[in-house]
Amino acid sequence: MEASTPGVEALMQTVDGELRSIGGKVVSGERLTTADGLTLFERAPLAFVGALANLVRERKHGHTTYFNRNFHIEPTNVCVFTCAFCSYSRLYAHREEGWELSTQQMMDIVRSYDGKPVTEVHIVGGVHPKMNLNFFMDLLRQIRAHRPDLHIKGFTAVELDYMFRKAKVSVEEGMAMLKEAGLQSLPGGGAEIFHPDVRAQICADKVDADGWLHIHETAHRLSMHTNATMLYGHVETYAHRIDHMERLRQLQDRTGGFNTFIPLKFRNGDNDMSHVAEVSVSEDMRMYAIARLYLDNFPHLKAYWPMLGRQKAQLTLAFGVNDLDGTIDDSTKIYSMAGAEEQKPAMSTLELVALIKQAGRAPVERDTLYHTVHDYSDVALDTLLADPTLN
Ligand code: V47
Ligand code: SF4
Repeated sequence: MEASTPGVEALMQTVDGELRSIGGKVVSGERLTTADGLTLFERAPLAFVGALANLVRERKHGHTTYFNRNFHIEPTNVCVFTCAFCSYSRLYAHREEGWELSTQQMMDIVRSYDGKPVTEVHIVGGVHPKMNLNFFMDLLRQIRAHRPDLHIKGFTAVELDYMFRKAKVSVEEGMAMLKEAGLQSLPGGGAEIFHPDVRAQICADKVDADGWLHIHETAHRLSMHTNATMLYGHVETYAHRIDHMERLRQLQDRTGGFNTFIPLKFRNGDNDMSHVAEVSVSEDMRMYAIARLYLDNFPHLKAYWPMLGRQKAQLTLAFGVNDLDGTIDDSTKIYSMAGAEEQKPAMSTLELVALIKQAGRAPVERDTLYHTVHDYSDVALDTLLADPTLN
């Protein structure tokens, strides 16, 4: 679909020459520099970056807005690391306050979805010293044997780095072993902010930027797709955000293995950074829009609604976002424990479809790799409301 530019051109007349030149680059498909990205963060009007991001989004995807039907397994919230922003983990020394699921309990979760049309299981949790590479290979094999059609997206680079070091295998060996056991793609967590000055303040003891990027590059070389996140809105500067996205853009140029970029808004509930105020909704929208403009080689931009809240997630669809993650089914605790509005995150397919349609977009259920499972774009909301299988 060829998106039109009249709105953008009108806005271009309202900004100064430097911003107009950046806008011109976006319209002509030229890549933005780090200095351009910084200028947009520092002083571009929100309406301007929003219109540009929407142009890029409509050129790439038209009105199509993806979601999937997924559930999470969180094996444990016991964690050897001490990220200051984390409201979810319990130190190993206090493990009686946390949870540790057995393989049996995790398989019970998988079995509870028998006969239900979910396409993905997302496995993510704390870093537990006793849940090692063999433990997770066994879990992957059991899930694969029980339900071969379920796509397994699992383990952040933080979990993988620890797992591989503990098992004394290289990243290349470890990734190949997990792939063989059934792992198909990696979620984007653990990236936070790559710059060492920020990592030293918020997550000093876990894998660094190079380690995170090496794990994702290795997965890409094994033909696995991965996502990338960025935890924004705390102690980082705009320059740190650009630095983070620049490192991702460079890796993507080399491998093309990233599917989706997911900005994650820092939530300050009940953690060691509760004194840091959360950023405004305008700042959220600016973040999404500039991510869409800067990461020109990422196919998709996702708003993770359990963290952002469903109304703000709906708004992001006008700021470059083309994916709202999934139905989730109340199977994650990371965000409710950090103070997010969604205490029991679950949306029925109908609710997600309605949310997307209300924003004037075309809802499409996808699988993890963005193949269409069901296109709802031509179905009227009234018809959907009458379909009992959608709830
Ligand atoms: O890395 C933890 C974040 C991430 C807080 O790839 C917090 O499809 C905000 O990466 N405020 C893990 N964020 C979750 C994650 C993810 C989620 C959904 C989809 C995908 C995907 C990946 O959660 C962590 C960290 O950045 N996080 N605490 C907090 N207080
Ligand atoms: Fe552990 Fe992840 Fe929480 Fe950091 S963010 S403390 S690695 S569970």
